[in-house]
Amino acid sequence: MTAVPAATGTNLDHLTSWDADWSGLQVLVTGLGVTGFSVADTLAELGAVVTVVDGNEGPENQAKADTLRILGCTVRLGPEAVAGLASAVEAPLDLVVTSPGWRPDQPVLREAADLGIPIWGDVELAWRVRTRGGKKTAEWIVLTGTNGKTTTVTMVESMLRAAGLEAVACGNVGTPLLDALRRPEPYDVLAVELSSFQLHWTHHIEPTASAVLNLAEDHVDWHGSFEAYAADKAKIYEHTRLACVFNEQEPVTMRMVENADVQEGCRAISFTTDTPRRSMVGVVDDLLVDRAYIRDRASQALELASIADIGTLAPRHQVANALAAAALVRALDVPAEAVREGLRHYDGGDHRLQLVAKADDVLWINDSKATNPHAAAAALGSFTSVVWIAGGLPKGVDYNPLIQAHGHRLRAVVLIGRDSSELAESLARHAPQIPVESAQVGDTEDGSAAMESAVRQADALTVPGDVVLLAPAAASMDQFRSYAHRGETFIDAVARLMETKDLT
Ligand code: UMA
Repeated sequence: MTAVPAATGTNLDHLTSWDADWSGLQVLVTGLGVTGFSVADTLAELGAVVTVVDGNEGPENQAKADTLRILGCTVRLGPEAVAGLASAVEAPLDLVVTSPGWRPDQPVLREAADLGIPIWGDVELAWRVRTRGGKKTAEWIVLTGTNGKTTTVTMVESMLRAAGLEAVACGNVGTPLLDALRRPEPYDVLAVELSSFQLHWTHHIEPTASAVLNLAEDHVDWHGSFEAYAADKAKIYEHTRLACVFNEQEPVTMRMVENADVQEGCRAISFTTDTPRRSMVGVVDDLLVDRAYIRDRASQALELASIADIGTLAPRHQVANALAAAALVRALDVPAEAVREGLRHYDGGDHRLQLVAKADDVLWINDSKATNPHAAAAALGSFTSVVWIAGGLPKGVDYNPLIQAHGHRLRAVVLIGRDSSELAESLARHAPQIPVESAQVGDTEDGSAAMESAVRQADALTVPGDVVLLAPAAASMDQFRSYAHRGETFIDAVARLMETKDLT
């Protein structure tokens, strides 16, 4: 294969339903992770001519490739397959559908874009196939944000279910949107978590309600700049039907709503952890209240739930997530009782402010999900005296604002990660009085050895009343398989430490 395939120039405007004629469409699917598999499987069923490429030729991908070949797809694996468009595919292309993790400057995608070949993500494809043979079509509640997405989308799911609706949290939270959409018995509502990557490759959706929870620096390396990252997040509000939900305490999210082209009659609703004004949900005393969706909102507020319904650890950012979820589901007339029930039954999951152990009046907290400074700020802000285990892959972000804002909470820091020098520099600049140690294993790739050492060093630095907090403010992949693996490694190391304490 040498000649670079051309764009066919086929008009794709008519492809707006499962029942449209997708047959013979020449599509390249980039990526064979959970997204790519769901995309290829869908397109094969629609009758498209599908080629899938992935740079990883490991056993898991080989097994998936075998399945897709049975469905009629062509699959190419390995570095050569993704080196450029000419090595990925031979025929002229109508369309590329990419997985979210693929950067726009990846050679296959860059060449496709240069040739004018349309590039969609799985969300765009899902929107286009959402109607099928007269079946009911699910409402889409969509949300994004730098942090709290997974918590909030899970709360949305829980509230919708408490209201008796068939609903599922899907998208970036883990279940690919197309898998949720293709369930034989359609859902009433899809609660869709969208990452900035997915939004980048989404061109037109019309959600029932949408939200940007917050915005801070993240994924700058993927998007090229903070401005590009923010612009992709803002796309979520476009064409919203009923409610654009924004964060009253982050004006940037309000400006995104103001600049969005929404549908006639769509309302702007905000959430605040302070007292709400009209068209807001917020907090009065220890209650979550609605002044947005009730008829007499000029003078009244409706009690939705109490802060205690959120859980025993309900720091401010968690209250904000609950309010955002409530604001989204109330757009679908979900009653107050279901908001409360949804919060009570919501399962917070692991690796977010997860209490791991308590000994000698010291709490050990796992917040491995804090993969960026903004998330780490939320975790640090929940405590007053912290021995902080942090560091990892930094993703090109600036640590200075985090240390400036929260340096006073730190008793000491233990650094993990192969190269946490940027974080160390910020600490030296803005919190020079704080002892900073590195996990005593050097720049090893062995995460468990580094974590074992970090936990023991942290233990030696604590005094009664402290919290040892794993909230790394960085991605995990330099030493661990994922943030979950990092969190589990921490939990294991703390458990071993606790055993030694029992012996003394
Ligand atoms: N690949 C290449 N070349 C590349 C990049 C990737 O060949 O340049 C291949 C990999 O070998 C792999 C596949 O592409 O086989 C992976 O594709 P992917 O990274 O898009 O991952 P998926 O498995 O499809 O999972 C994606 C999301 N991953 C990312 O956005 C990185 C999942 O979010 C999401 O749950 C899933 O789709 C379903 O929607 C994860 C995530 O880390 C949890 N998200 C980021 C975050 O939350 O911060 C955005």
